[in-house]
Formats: sequence, C-alpha cells, structure tokens
Amino acid sequence: MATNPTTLAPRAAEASRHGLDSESLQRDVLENLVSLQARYPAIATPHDWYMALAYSVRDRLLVRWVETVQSYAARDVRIACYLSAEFLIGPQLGNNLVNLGIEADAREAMLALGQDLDAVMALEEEPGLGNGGLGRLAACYLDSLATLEMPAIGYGIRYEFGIFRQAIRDGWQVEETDKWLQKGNPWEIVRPEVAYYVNFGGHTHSETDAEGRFRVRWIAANQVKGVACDTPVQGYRVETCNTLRLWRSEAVESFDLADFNVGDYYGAVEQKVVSETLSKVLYPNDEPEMGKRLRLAQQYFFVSCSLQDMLRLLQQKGEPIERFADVFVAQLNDTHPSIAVAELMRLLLDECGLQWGQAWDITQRALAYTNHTLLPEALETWGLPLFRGLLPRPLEIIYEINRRFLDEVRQRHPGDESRVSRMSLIDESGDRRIRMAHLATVGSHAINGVAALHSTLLRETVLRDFAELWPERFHNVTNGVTPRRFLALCNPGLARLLDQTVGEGWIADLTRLRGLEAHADDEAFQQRWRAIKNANKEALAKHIHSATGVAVDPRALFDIQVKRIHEYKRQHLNALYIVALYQRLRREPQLALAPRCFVFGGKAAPGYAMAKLIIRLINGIAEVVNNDPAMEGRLKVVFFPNFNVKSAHHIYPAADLSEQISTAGKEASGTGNMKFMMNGVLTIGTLDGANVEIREEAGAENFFLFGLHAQDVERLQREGYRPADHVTANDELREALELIASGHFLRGQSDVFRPLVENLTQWDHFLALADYADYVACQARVDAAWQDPATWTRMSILNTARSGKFSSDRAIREYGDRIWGLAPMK
Ligand code: H53
Repeated sequence: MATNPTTLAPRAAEASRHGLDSESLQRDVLENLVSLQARYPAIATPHDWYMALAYSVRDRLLVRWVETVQSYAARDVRIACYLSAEFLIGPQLGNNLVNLGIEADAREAMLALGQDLDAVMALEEEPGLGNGGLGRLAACYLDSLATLEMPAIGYGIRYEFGIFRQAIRDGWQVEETDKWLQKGNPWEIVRPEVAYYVNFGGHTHSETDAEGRFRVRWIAANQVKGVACDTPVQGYRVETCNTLRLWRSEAVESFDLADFNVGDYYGAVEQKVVSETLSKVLYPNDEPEMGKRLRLAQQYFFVSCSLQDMLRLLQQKGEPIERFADVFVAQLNDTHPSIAVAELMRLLLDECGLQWGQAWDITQRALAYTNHTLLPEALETWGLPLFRGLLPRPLEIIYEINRRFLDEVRQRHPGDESRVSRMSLIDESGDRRIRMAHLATVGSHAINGVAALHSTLLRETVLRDFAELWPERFHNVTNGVTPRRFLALCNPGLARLLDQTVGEGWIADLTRLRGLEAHADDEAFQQRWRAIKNANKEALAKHIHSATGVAVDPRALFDIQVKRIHEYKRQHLNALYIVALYQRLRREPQLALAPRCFVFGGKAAPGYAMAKLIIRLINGIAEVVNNDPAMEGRLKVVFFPNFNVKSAHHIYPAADLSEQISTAGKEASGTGNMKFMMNGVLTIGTLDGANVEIREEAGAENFFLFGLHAQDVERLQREGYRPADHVTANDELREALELIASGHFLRGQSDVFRPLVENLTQWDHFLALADYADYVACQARVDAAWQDPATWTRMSILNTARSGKFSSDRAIREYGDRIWGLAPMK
C-alpha cells in the first residue's frame, strides 16, 4: 500500500520525504530546536531536545501517512475500523524509530549533538489512554495492522486525563491526576475541520415527509461537537502509516446562542464546560458496573463521531450508502462501543433514509464484536431511565431490534419463554437494564473470544443461547502482542542476539524464532543468553532502587507479577507464599533456598477497597522482609509504583519467572503472559486464558503448571466451597494467615488486614486457598530448576523460540481472514 508515486506529485513527494540518515536527522533536530522550540543548543533543556527530535521523526512519518490516506481514498479496499474506548499506546518516539528503521541513526545524530538518545526518550510522557490489557491490545493491533499494510483506522477518545498516576504513600495507593498533555504532544495532529455533532437528551418526533415516508426526528436537548485528533501509526519497515483518530469533545457554539440572546451568559458557559467535560477523563473500566452517566455519554459520543466519519469517508470515495459494509468493517472492542449497533441503525434510517431491512443487513455485515470477559460483574448493563434520558432515539431503536429478534427466538423455540427472557436485550429481572453484550451479539456478524479456553467458555456460558442460535458466528482469535515494542524496542540486547542467530526477519515473522531451538543446549549460546538477562536485571535493579529505595541483588531469581490488582488475578496468593517463605527462613536459617526477589506492579481501581488493601499488604510484607537481617538478602519484596507501558519496557526483559496465577476460567486471555514469554521468561501459571496455549506451544516440560482446572472451579463453587477446610489442613497456610491478621506486617495494627483474611477464610471467591498447596509445591519445582542454570537457560531459550504464535501479526491475520474478509497487502 501507499507506494503509488502518482498519489503525490513526484517532486513534492521528493521534497517532503526527509532523509532517514543520521546527517539529515541531525540537521532537522537543530532546525526544529530553533523553529519550534525557539531555543539554541547551549540553553536547550533535555525536554527541548526531546521535542526537536520527536518533530523530526514525525516529519518523516507524515509523507507516508498522507500517501497512505490518499491510497485508501482512491482504491477499492475494505477498511477495518477498530472501535475502542481505550488505546494504551505507550511512548511513541522509540517505537517510531524502530518501525522506521532509524534507531541507530537517531542515536548517532543525538550523540553528535551531545545528547544521549536513551536519556531523551526517557523524558517522554506516555499517553495513558487505557486501563490495562484491553487498551494495550488495541495498541498492539494497530501496530500489526500497519505492519501488515492492512487498511485500518483506530477510533477512540482523546482523554485529557488518562489513567491516574499511582503513588505509594505509607504503603497505600494514592491516585494522582495524569497530566500527560502538560508539555504538549508532538505526535498529535488536531483537525478542527473534521468534526461532528452528537445529540443528547430531549425527545423524538415522528412525521411523514413530503414523499409520504415515515421519519423519526430526534429533538435533542443538547449537542456536543467531536473534533478529530489524529496520531500516525507507522508500520514496521513499510510505507504504510495508518491513523489513530481520537475524538475530543467541544461545545457547539450555536447551542449557546439561544441562552446568550436571553442574557444567560453563565448558563451558556456552563453548557460549554459540560460539553468539554465529556472527553476529560478515562474511567477505570474494570470496576464493577458503576452506572456513570458520563461514561455512557462518552461511549455514545465516540461511537457516533466514528460512524459519522465513516459515512463521510464513504461519500468521499464516491460510494453509495448501500456499499457501507463493503467498504467498512468495525470491530467492537468489548461492549464499550456496542451502542454502535443502535447508532449505525439510526444513521442509516433517520439520516440516510434507508428501510429497516436494508439498514439491519448493512449493520450486521459491518459490525463484529470481541468479548473480553466472562466475569458477571464486568458485563456492562445500563439502567433504562438513565439510558432513556440520555439517548431516547437509540433506545427506541433498541426496542425495535429486540422486538424483531425475540420474534425470531419465539419462532425457533415456541413456548420457551424462559429462553426468550434470558436472551432479551433488556434484563427484566430487577430494575430494567439493557444488556450491552446481547446488543453487540445480535448486531454483529461475528463474535469472538480472546483465547481458546475463553471462547469455549463464552459459547458454553455467557452467550450459550446465542451460540446455539448462530453457531457459525462464533470464533476464537487468541490475543497477541507486538514483538516490535515488546522485544525489539525493550530488549535491544536480546534483539541483537536474535538477529545474529536467526536473522532480522523475526521482527516481522516471529515464527522464525523457532530457529533458536537448535541452540538451546549450546553452552556458549546459553552463556550469551544469560549475560543479556543479567544485564537487563542490573538495569531493572537500578530502576527499582530509584523508584523505591530498595536494593535488590540481580543474581536473585526475579519473580514478577505485574498486572492490574484484582482478586481474580490473585496477587494475594503470591503474597501468602512469600509470608510462608519468610516464616520458613526465620525458623530454619540454613534452608537451601535460592535467593528470590519478588516484584509486584499494577494499579487498583480507585474504588476497589480490597485491591487497595492487597497493595498495602504487599508493601507491609516488603517493609518487614526487606529489613529483617535474618533474611540475609535471600528474600526481597518490591512493589514497583505506577506500572505502565514505559516501566513495562524495563520489567519484562528482566524477569526470570512470570506469575500468571489467576483462578482458572476467570482471565479471558492475558497478554502480559505473552510479553514475558517472548523475553525468555518462564511461567508459573494455572490453566487459564492464553496460559493454556502458552504451555502447549512451550511444551509442558517448559512451563510450571499448578492449580484447579476451570471445570473444577465451577463444580466446587456450585457444590459449596469451604475455604476453612484448607486452613485446617495446612499449618503453614494457617500460620501465614494468622501472622497477617496479627498486624505483624503493619507495625502491629491488627485491624487493617482483618477484612482480607476474613474474606479469604470465609468466602475466598477466587479459590486462592484451594490452590495454595499446589502453588507452593510448584514453587518448589521452580526453585529446583533455577538451581540448575543449564536447565533453566534451556527452558528460557525454548520459551522465546516457541513464542511465535503470540505475535499480534498472527492475531490480526486471523481477524482479517475469519472476520473482516481482509488480507494483508504485503
Ligand atoms: O482484556 C485483555 C485480556 C484480559 C482481560 C482484559 C480486559 C480489560 O483490560 C478490560 C475489560 C475487560 O472486559 C477485559 O481481563 O484477560 O487479555 C485483552 O483481551
């Protein structure tokens, strides 16, 4: 794609194509320092140098970007639109350098200017426009779409404040606002001319138009304007540069006017503030459904802007409305954009004048839905009064979709009213609520889960009735992560060794890492492998020291659990084991136990008290263990604050052991597990999410497996689970729980951790105690393997070698084949 020299006049293309060599970069950085930052080298701050370099790199993206956009407009291609409330894209500079293939040139250019590229890159503020896995997945997929040269646009929200910054004070999580835009964002291009109006509130009015056709008009109480803010997404060493288009909300001037005319100036300003609030802040979406009006408004806002943008692009291409689904396919990333089903119908019916049947056909062909969770508390539903107040016209359309859909169900299953009420888009069991997963499913031609196990469970549980009705619509696409960011960029030492061993092609074809298998037992190769890991561990040790003040020994086993803090992810299971180890070492100082450094990282949703308590517990354990001379440095515990994409770059490459210990059946996929694996990290894990496939690929002998299977979990919970039995049966566990409850890890305050201990011993919703003994036994196998470096290194090499499946390139190819009807252009 995007190589057509006729799309720009050849001379213009030539002139705008900045050189990729170090001299031209150096020249441009100096020029930008003056012309954009108004500085000269002697007084330039490090941040000025960052901006000057970032703009120089951006210029190199722009010509590819413009050509890519032109070629999509001109050619008969289907465009994949990825609709997501979150894009956790991470720092951009390093990734763009890697994808343009100019990292070495940039390093040389900056050196010639007296600057260190790594130090300059470290200054970049990351856009935290996502909570965790789902948002980061969207970013990996954009990288792969561009790399595979597939026509694609990412659509989302340009939050002014992204995910909060996590500080740790007295061991507790404290949330601080994320002012990522404070110093400007060199990667963003605002397009005030690309703007759409979005209705809220008011009522609807039916009328018959001049041609005698029945039409519905939505008389809104309020309108908000969405303005496009674009970020280029450069593919790896290709000419394609796709677009991430995020919507920023603004006030609609004409709406203020009415108030202004009657003298209500302050009322008009207030309206403006409300409109601009819409894209102000990212919600922590992994909290149980919170019924926030603003959150629903955000979802509708970005979905409506995106669909209107697609209609405009269709028109620009000179295509008739009937061709909408031939030109576009929109992937709904979880239910957050699922209002697209009603909104596309509304646009086609009310704005384009299509009949229901035709509009419905287009909608279903254009939409596809990815489910990312089975947890009942995380499945979105909206109460009817809230929904009706904000979106009266979409609600009418949802009622009509539901009426027609339930007629179909009744025809297939006459008399089965319990099935009808289970499948209805409206949950009538309590206060009436709209089930967004049902809406997304009914409105889509394809529905997928994100790992093999999760897709199976999705078909068997949450969407069972739907899978019975339309089995052909259900798919699995196991998640993937980009090897550009999570290997090439963040682990340059290993990347160099991979280049030398299997050739550079691995970055765009990760299956080539299989070539490493031949070297897994080679002693000299193993030594190089270990040297790289050790260097990464030393680097992480420095980051840990500067972030927490804790000194850790890089020779210890780095045992790492980084992910959102949640009971189902079971950081507390890990913590219980550490307490048990601590007690063992206190009792038996001579115990032959390899030195370990446990590292935790991750944010707790601000309203999730139990998750915050788990953070406090980890910090409490860290304080006691790290300061106990009896541990002789054999045990260290660290909570690394503010885990984000930037710190992840240092963490994945430095780990020895990856903790993937969620209750089986609860983690849809996980993607951190894949990032660790690529970096040669061994997994201790349950048969949950993508762990199942990681183990299959790595080989059972290269994976530390423990724990109940998903069916056991389900059965145990159905039949009645009694956590106290496990406490009685296991003295070490009982003592660990008692020590925590006693306040030992909180300077003697015995009341603080009590709720956690009581929760575990009475309910233990996620079966941490049921899996405890097996986890401990498995950790003993880890210890034994670690004590034999040749065995460990072999396992590590084989994990990297067999990680090819988990490239997001593979996942995107599968979406292209199975769901979008879209092939890579390469
Ligand atoms: O999505 C990831 C999965 C992970 C799952 C996560 C996720 C969110 O980050 C947010 C909401 C949601 O429903 C699911 O928990 O297992 O790997 C990407 O698919």
